[in-house]
Amino acid sequence: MADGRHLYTCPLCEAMCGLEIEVANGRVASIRGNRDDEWSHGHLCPKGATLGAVHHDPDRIRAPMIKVDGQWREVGWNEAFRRCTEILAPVIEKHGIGAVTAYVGNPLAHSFSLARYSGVLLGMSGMPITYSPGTVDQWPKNLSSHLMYGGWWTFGVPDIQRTDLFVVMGANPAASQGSLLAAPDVMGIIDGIRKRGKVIVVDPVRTATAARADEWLPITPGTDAAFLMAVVHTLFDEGLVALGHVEPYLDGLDRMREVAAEWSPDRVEPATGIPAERIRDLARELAGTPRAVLYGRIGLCNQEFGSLASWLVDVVNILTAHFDTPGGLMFARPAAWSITVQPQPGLEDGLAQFGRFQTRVRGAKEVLGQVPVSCMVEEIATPGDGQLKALITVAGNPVLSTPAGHKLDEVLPMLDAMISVDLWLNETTRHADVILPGLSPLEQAHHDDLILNFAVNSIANYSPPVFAPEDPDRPEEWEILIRLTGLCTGVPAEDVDVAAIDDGFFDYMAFTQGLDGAEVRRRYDGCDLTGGPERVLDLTLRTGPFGDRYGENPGGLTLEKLKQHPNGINFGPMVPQLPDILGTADRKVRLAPQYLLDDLPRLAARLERAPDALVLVSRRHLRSNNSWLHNVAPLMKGRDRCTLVMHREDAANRGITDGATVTVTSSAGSLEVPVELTDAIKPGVVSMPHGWGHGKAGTRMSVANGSPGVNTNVLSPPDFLDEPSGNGALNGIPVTVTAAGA
Ligand SMILES: Nc1nc2c(c(=O)[nH]1)N[C@H]1C(S)=C(S)[C@@H](COP(=O)(O)OP(=O)(O)OC[C@H]3O[C@@H](n4cnc5c(=O)[nH]c(N)nc54)[C@H](O)[C@@H]3O)O[C@H]1N2
Ligand SMILES: Nc1nc2c(c(=O)[nH]1)N[C@H]1C(S)=C(S)[C@@H](COP(=O)(O)OP(=O)(O)OC[C@H]3O[C@@H](n4cnc5c(=O)[nH]c(N)nc54)[C@H](O)[C@@H]3O)O[C@H]1N2
Ligand code: SF4
Ligand SMILES: [Mo]
Repeated sequence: MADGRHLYTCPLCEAMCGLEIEVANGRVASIRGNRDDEWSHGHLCPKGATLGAVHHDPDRIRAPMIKVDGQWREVGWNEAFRRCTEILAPVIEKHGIGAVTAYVGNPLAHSFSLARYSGVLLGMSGMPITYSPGTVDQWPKNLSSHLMYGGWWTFGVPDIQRTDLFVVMGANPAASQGSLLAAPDVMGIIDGIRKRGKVIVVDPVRTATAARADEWLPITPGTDAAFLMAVVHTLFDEGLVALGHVEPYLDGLDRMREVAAEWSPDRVEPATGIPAERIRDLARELAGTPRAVLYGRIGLCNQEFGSLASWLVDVVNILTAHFDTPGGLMFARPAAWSITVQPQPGLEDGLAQFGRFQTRVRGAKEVLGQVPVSCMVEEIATPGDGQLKALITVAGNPVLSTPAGHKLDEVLPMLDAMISVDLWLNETTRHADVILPGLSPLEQAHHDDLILNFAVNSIANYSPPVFAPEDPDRPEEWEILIRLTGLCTGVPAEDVDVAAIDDGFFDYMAFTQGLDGAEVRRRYDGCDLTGGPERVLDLTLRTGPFGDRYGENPGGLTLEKLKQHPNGINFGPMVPQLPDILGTADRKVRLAPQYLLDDLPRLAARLERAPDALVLVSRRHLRSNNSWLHNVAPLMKGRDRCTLVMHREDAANRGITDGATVTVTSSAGSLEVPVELTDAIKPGVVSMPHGWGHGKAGTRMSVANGSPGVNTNVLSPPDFLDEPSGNGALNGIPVTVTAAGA
């Protein structure tokens, strides 16, 4: 019986708050922050407190569903898997696996099970091209990290607990709670920095983070790379460059100096909107503060010059000796390693070997194995050899989250087969032929995954499930994913030997650590960990930096030991890791990768471009999580959040009044939305949140559909990209805004 007190780590965002969940009469009675949690010490936000509502949501899918003649029917698991075989096998037989793709979404990043076993699906199914929100999120950072450090997930993390000057660009942790920056109570930490030092926010919007900072620098969207080049210019120009212990590991310093010479602050002032003297001062402040760090996030990635901006954030930290040192940009040391740290075959040395394949219709080049997610639409819609005929979605809602998602909505019915592993019947999954639901978050054990690579402390915490599954025979998501993997390789889903594939995966994971998987597996004979994600978690903990290495390091970490620490274990702050962290062949940091330098002429052309009258950027809200928490009634209270935020002057110039409905038009499309006027945004910039546009026929989202909002990605042009990475530029989109009906 679940009644009583449970400790559980919130799986919703990077803050990874430890929760204390009280269950009475089989229902969640209350959720509080767990003050004894070794990481979060009691912090929580309104979302974590509503996990009970997520679990008890009557709309949540609890049994598999198949669609026959347009009608949904709940079926048993065997029948559901048989149906998957019936629809997918003929596609593969007729068109080959090249006609099949998958889209795997954001919740993967938080789940040790979903992340790793989606890796099995993507890695072993043979699907040549798969999609994810990676290319509308952090792909520029993957690219710059691969090129600089030889590790596509080797991301620098700002050590905010120990810094005295924090410069935030294109992030709003007051809403997001930190991104590629996992920290407990990030705004509390920011308040602490202000007490001992200074916080500066560079953002076109005076966000809640900017309002709480010492200074707000309103920048023109998409010009951060030019701004940062000017900071680098000043560092060289004024002799402020200091390298510290990085010097022996640095390659490309002279090249960087040469390149930056052309980027004076005066040159970039008109385009960026930041006074040249302020740029020079920022360089001086960064260089003159022993513990300082510059941090850039999604506003710097999801933009026209995302790769250059992501790269230059690291360059500035390196040139001011705020790199791999306490208080600066450091590298995390997760207790359990994530599958993403495995290098891609052929890409180990950090060279720019991209374009190994191109998309069929648009000819978009592959970068680090991904192509722009917006290509999916044309690959489904365009007839011919290689046309996509089947799609598997795992925890994703691309109809709302990807550029021109409304077009995807139109073309998904063209597929011969669509299978969704998801918990809701939403804008995307309504097009599926089969929906295979996983367990609710509270029915699953939890340990984070990818996010631990961005955590300011090395932490480990294991949460056992709060509730037993309602149906004890339900397969968990990892098993569903293995069956779909087998199906892609020609075995009927219902007949797949789950244990054999799971063992094979385990052996591969062990092999990457220099271990013989079969031998290691024998150690688990006769204990509980006979397979599945917990056995893999045990492996990744034991072979991680604090692990017992199966006895080599007695007293080291194991899953069993972790389970004895319900408040988690905190192994402390980040530590310097150069040169061990580097995956480049020569063990050097490449400061000035040629592939990125090649993009500078495009940036230079941007400086000459006539300014846009109005551009659109994205924003987040604390009480939502991308597209999928809008069905949680307690989070939907209060005023409408799906609005266009606009500066009063811009509105007055267009005869627009507060609260009016306006028409917003870009080269991609047009929508109507209520406007919210403010002074807290740079004139010439408007903002909208993403993840809205509910209320579609055939969805089962009773709360969300009551306040549907509109899908901002109708306005995102699929070909507006950061060219080096193929990442979508969802910020800085030229738009016009008029009073609706005008
Ligand atoms: N509550 C909540 N938390 C979330 C999410 C959520 O939806 N809701 N989503 C999660 C996910 S998937 C992610 S990736 C993270 C993202 O986390 P953050 O990166 O913190 O994302 P945002 O809050 O959208 O903040 C991005 C900021 O970039 C600014 N910006 C836009 N364009 C530019 C530009 O050209 N230059 C500069 N300098 N700034 C610009 C925007 O005005 C905005 O303030 O949040 C995660 N956490
Ligand atoms: N304009 C604009 N667009 C954006 C962004 C932006 O800033 N601006 N941000 C982009 C970013 S950073 C991201 S990460 C993407 C997000 O893009 P997606 O990942 O496509 O979208 P989510 O809304 O996170 O969808 C999560 C899906 O997972 C399901 N789900 C939730 N929990 C579970 C679970 O435990 N198991 C399974 N199987 N399913 C589950 C939900 O029902 C939902 O269908 O959006 C991107 N789109
Ligand atoms: S900040 Fe909120 S959503 Fe994020 S982990 Fe904590 S409680 Fe969950
Ligand atoms: Mo994201």
